[in-house]
Amino acid sequence: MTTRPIIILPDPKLKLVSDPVTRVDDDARALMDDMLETMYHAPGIGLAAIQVGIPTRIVVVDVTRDEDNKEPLCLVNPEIIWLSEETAIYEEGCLSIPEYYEEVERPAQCKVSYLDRKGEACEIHCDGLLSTCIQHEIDHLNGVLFIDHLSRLKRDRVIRRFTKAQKQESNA
Ligand code: GNR
Ligand code: NI
Repeated sequence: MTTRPIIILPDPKLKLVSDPVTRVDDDARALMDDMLETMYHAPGIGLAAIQVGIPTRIVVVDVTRDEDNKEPLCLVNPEIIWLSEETAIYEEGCLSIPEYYEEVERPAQCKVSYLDRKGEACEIHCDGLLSTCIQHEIDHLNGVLFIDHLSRLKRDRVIRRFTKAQKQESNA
């Protein structure tokens, strides 16, 4: 297991629509393990494969934030099969947009189908932070970032800030 570098805004890869996994094999499981290590190391509560540069529909999540009682979830080809009418607002962040946080309103509950690490079909009913986090991760698989849910003014401001920072980096 190793941590992998996380790609950052404005990396154009973040806009890619990721491809479905055709077989949950050892290679896919090795990627999930690396993603979990990368997520815990960051630290973060979720990570999509595209954030380590791989456009594949794999997500890892752990919203427990408890070092001693980890509850890692690996979701392959996750699909939202139900969203609640009720909404919830959370302050979101993204490891690909470091140190930027903003409130986002999303459906409060969701139901998601996915394949687990063994390739078995599963469903999960999500509420609270888990619901927000899984919706944020599935957005990544479709090339959508949480800033895409903000006003155009706020979004453009963040993109400009990160584009500038990257240019200064490359000139340093
Ligand atoms: O670590 C993360 N925290 C977070 C907080 C609120 C809503 C979503 C998230 S996910 C984020 C990690 C990340 O970028 N996942 O794609
Ligand atoms: Ni993110």
